[in-house]
Amino acid sequence: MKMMQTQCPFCSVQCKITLNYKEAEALPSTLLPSVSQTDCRYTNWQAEGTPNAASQGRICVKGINAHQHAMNRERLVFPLIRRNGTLVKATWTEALDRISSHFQSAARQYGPDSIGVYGGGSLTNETAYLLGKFARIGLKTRYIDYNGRFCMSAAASAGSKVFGLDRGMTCRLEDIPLANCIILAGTNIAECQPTLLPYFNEARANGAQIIVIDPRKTATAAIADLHLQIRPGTDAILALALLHLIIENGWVDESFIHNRTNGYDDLTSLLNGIDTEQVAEQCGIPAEQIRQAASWYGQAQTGIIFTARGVEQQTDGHLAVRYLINLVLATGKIGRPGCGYGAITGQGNGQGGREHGQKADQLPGYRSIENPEDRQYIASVWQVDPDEIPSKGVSAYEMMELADRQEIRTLFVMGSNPVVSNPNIPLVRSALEQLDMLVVADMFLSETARMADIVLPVTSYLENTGTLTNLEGRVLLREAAAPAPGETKDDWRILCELAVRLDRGHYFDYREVEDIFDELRLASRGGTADYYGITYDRLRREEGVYWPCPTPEHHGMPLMFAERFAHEDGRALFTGIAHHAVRPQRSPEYPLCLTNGRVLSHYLTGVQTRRSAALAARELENYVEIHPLTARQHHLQDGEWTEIQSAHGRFFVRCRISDQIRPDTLFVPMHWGGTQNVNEATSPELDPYCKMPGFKVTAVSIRPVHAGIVQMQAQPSVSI
Ligand SMILES: Nc1nc2c(c(=O)[nH]1)N[C@H]1C(S)=C(S)[C@@H](COP(=O)(O)OP(=O)(O)OC[C@H]3O[C@@H](n4cnc5c(=O)[nH]c(N)nc54)[C@H](O)[C@@H]3O)O[C@H]1N2
Ligand SMILES: Nc1nc2c(c(=O)[nH]1)N[C@H]1C(S)=C(S)[C@@H](COP(=O)(O)OP(=O)(O)OC[C@H]3O[C@@H](n4cnc5c(=O)[nH]c(N)nc54)[C@H](O)[C@@H]3O)O[C@H]1N2
Ligand code: SF4
Ligand SMILES: [Mo]
Repeated sequence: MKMMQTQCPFCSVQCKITLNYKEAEALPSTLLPSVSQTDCRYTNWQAEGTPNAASQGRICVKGINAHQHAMNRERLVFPLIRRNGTLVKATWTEALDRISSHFQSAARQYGPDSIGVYGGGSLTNETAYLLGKFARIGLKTRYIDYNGRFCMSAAASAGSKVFGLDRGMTCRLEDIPLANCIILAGTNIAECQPTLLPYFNEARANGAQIIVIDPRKTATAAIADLHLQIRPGTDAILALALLHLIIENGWVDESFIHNRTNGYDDLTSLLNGIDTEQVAEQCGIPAEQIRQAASWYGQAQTGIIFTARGVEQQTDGHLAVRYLINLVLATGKIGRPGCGYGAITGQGNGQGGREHGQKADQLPGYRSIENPEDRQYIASVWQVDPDEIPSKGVSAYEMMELADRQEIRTLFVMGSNPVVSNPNIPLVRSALEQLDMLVVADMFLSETARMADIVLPVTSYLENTGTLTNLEGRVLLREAAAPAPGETKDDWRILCELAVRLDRGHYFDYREVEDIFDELRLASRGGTADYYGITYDRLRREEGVYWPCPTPEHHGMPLMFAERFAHEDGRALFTGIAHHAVRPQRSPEYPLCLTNGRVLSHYLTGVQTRRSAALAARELENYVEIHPLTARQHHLQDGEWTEIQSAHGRFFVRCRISDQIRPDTLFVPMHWGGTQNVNEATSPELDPYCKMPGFKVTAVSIRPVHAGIVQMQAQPSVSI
């Protein structure tokens, strides 16, 4: 094997990658005394970008080094079962028998709803679809949700309400250079989707005005013509002030509002009492900057607004996004070249993963589990009685609350590391500890897998086949490029083998992964996310296909809403719902605002990127970014250990002094677990509309500590 064609396992751009095998030059063993032959395996492979429409052949540092984790010798290659407190090697037969007999006895004793299923946005469309079906038909539980709840739920629910359909980007990437004004709200593209940055540079070269809204001077803010360095959690009121100015100055598109929207009149009461000076004060920025932003976006002929987690991971994230989309609708900047709204999707399959049924209230094709017609249709595809499909469950963090109350007593996790990525980890840890059984399917012994009773080893992106839908809504086929190591199995095969043991095998009878995709096509047919016209053959021939694609002859829909929106009357809906303030607020005890996010070289909870030597070396441990004035006020030196405490918990990180952040704000990356985990302190408050946690705002205090106090948490023992 001299070459592999694959696709990056990390972010939503889904860059295509070629891995070339190069004979390694013999390394003098004295140079690398601690590196074994197996460790060196990945050094023989070099990644380069394969030309593709999204990244145009570019890959970033994570993509260049992604194979290092897949080839790492820490990969789990056989199942593990906990015996006498220790995880030890087991056979598949024993592991799957144990899980299925536990599922059966748990369902008998406590009812099927005592079992929870927790999925992820890195799973392929086929696995995400099958996980939803497995929960509802295999286990008959209503409790399934996934990590995308923490990622896409605010924007996805906003898009559905306003446009009648949620596809992250309503336009194409090629529209970016055609935009005269671009607003980047709470999105750090330069570090999180780096291969997209050239589209924005091209827009700039074409004369576009770029406005960045972020409490930090990020690498993305560096390309901005105007940077609104706002106080975290104030995007919604900023959006209201911008709309107020746009309407006041007559920069609205009357005919678009008249012909294509509903609800414009409701804005009057929403904007009543909005005052630019007051909003400027609340956002902690000069009023002049708000006027400048309104005038640029309001008067531009074309423009795009992008949001990501900075705006969305708030307890008012759903409304904040809808208020920003109000600007798009009021100025008629959607449905034509150079215009649109884009929620920058996060995970590799963050888009597809939210369409096909691993959400608590959802059936495939974006159908609703509460709608009788949708239930009827999916029941016909699954060949079950509609009454057999359970009702809706609860969101990801709420499942943890149920586990903490022992209402959920068994949890099956596939493709997530919830004990690091949920808010309010003290509760989550206690919830997972109380479970009768925790099963984790992963490539590595993640922090969550370490707590499990049974761990199932899965294939990685290099070794399994499936489709993923990127941030543009383009469905892509990623084919297996390498043999599965050890006894690892594809996620979907695990689900099928468990279903057989649960006597539900006839509903899960697939020879190949393509059979699952063909069923998904049918299940999504006629739904908003319609994949019916997409086949593996087409995906091999074409460079991905945009959904909706209702027939095999259909070309897919790159630019959405040119003529009509997806609501029944074809119109988009303005949002006139009154704003509720973001909580928690700062107090004398917790005077600073803690926010969090990402750095270039790590991915999410770091399970994968820490196992890639080149990436791990770039950031070895976590840190807090703090302004020099704040550091002085709290007697902190650069590089010193600090304790950050909220009403919920505390964690320990080193201090990194930087004048790139607001003095009232701290920023901590989310990529580390244990005592360095920012989520030890984040607030469990949820957005009432979409159940997104308010990750991005927590009131905290900070103080110096001596390194001796910082001890690693005791981990359950593991021997393999
Ligand atoms: N390198 C890297 N890339 C990734 C990932 C990764 O882990 N690492 N993860 C992927 C995933 S799953 C996701 S969801 C995306 C996330 O992509 P982004 O949402 O772009 O990433 P974040 O760093 O979480 O947040 C973006 C910015 O929001 C700012 N911010 C914080 N609070 C506020 C606020 O109140 N208002 C505003 N306007 N801004 C605020 C932060 O300072 C940060 O710069 O990235 C994807 N790409
Ligand atoms: N404070 C704070 N918390 C956050 C965020 C934040 O900005 N701030 N962001 C939130 C966001 S946007 C997200 S997306 C979540 C992510 O949260 P998590 O889902 O916990 O993050 P990952 O690190 O991607 O965990 C995925 C796990 O699945 C494994 N895995 C990867 N691919 C596969 C696969 O194909 N099959 C199986 N079975 N396993 C696989 C990986 O090895 C890893 O252990 O975190 C959320 N938490
Ligand atoms: S992390 Fe994202 S931008 Fe970087 S190579 Fe992977 S898919 Fe492309
Ligand atoms: Mo995400």
